Amino acid sequence: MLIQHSTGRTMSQFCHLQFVILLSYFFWTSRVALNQEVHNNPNSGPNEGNIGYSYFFYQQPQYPRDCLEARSQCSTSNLSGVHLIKPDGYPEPFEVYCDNTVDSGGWTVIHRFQNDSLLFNRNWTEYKIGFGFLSHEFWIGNDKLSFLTNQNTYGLRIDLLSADGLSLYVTYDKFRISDEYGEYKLTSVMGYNGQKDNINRFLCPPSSEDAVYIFPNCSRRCSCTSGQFTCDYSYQCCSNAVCEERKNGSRCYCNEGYKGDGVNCTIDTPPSDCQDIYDRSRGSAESGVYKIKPTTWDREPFDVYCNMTDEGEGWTVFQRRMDGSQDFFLYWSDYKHGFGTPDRELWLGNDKLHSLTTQRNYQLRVDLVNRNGVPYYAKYSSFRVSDANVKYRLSIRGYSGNAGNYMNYFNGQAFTTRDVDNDWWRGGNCATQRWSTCGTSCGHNSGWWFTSCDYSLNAPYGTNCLYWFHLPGGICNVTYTEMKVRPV
Ligand SMILES: [Ca+2]
Repeated sequence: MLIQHSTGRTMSQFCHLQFVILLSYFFWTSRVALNQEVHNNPNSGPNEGNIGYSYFFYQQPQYPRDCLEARSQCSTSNLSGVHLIKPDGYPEPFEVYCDNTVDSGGWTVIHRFQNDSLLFNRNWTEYKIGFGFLSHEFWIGNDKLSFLTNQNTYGLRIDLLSADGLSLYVTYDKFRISDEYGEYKLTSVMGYNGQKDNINRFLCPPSSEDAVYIFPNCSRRCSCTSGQFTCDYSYQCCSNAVCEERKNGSRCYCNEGYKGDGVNCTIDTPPSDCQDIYDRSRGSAESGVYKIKPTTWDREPFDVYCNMTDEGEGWTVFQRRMDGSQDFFLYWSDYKHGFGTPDRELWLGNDKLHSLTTQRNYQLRVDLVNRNGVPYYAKYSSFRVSDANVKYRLSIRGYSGNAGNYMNYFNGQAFTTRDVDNDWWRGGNCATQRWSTCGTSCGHNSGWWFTSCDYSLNAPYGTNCLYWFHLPGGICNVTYTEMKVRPV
């Protein structure tokens, strides 16, 4: 109870202002004010910069009857805080918290709840005399409220602040409760009918446009549009979602493995290739490293580099040579699983390449830059790599481009590495052979679909062996290669 006089208030009453620091939890304040005058008062506006300070000033010795009168009596009356008031007929003055920050000010705060752990489950007497602290949570007391609201016509305003920061309020034109003999009956609350759509009467502050508030139990989804607060009562979590409070507040969240807004959840399948990524992004995805999971891939999604710029978008890169930083003279297992770095030099891996190219019909594009810095390309309208049982046999056809049709040499051929010889050459393993090319000796030293030891795009970087047989203007020592696939 905060109704006693302070010693030292003698000749002049002072108005002690004390600002409340709001907690970030659910916040509820009810205020009453002389309605007509409140709406006619042009002096309004928040005083947020004053939070945390106290102010002292003089007021007339006669007690104001409510916060609106206190506001007119105090010289710095536009500041919110604790004032002494004495409604007509009430035996002694008592302290109330006056809010001068909203709706022209002059509001007498009768209740505040901010999840501050004050117990509100109390008995009749406690509600009669009031409880709590004006600076935090409180109930003003039914006796005071009865005297207060029976001296004139009062309006009621209820402010709500959601856990996710959305502030809302509702106002009623008339608010009055009877005295104790009338059991503090709510005798006049215009506009309140107890129906669930009563919440639609909430008005939105200007800053809350497009804000969305979902009730903590996910029973409704409300939003502010054009200053009107509307709620969707059909909001409900689907069977693959849960209602939870997380960082961004309460709402329906899809279960693990599902995607969506919680009302509709679909199985969250990772993109099957870079074209899928591009399509899902509606054309906004840029070149870079992404995770994909081909539909025929039964293991974890893996990283690939997506080239969204060469001749359209959606290319999944499975081979690149650019600086010789990656060793390509590796073993069957290495080529099976892949090696390198997606956005640098790499071999994606024969298992992945098989899975990728068998989920749909794929085309191949090979981009090359010769030793003179001239770019060329070769395209194949059909490209597929079989599985390990048939040694990653290559199927390729449908050449177009300006680099020359070199890949047709390898059509139908199995894969060979330094430790697994599947090539046609009976004299040994092409992967480990050395030949004389462009006037100097070079080693194939790579895994490839070798037939009888034709040259490979996986040959050691910076050597004559890294070449494309038909390349115009110098076939040796190719300085850049990129092999990539895209659905037809
Ligand atoms: Ca052989």
